[in-house]
Amino acid sequence: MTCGLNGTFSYHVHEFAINSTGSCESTGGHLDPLGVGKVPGYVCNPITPKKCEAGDLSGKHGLLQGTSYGYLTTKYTDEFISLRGTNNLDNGIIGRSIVIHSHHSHHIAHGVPAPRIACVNIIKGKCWERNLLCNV
Ligand SMILES: [Cu+2]
Repeated sequence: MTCGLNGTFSYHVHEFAINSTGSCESTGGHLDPLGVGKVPGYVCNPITPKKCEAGDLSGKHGLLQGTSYGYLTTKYTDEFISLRGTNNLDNGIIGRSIVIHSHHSHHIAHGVPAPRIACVNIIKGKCWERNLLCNV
């Protein structure tokens, strides 16, 4: 059996937090307050991120590149999502989730949604515990 995180992975902010089922399938679709992903033939072009689904992080910033030792890191600034709450901001991501998909060419070639392999809820951090941005 092969372990590790070799390969590439797409990932997105999805609409909802993971519900009590614990399933990544419970997170709905991509965060897309402008509905751009509903247009037939939609493809996110990183050159024009304004026209991408707000939650299409890999579309705007590139796929995650896995490693055999199991770590993934990436760093960028995204101007189209906000760490402010979701109550009054359509593009707020606190209270939603991030879903990582396997990204095999088979799925892309056949228009099959990429399987959801991992997910995590986005919650407000606590500065004193992890030096995360908070009180935003
Ligand atoms: Cu996704």
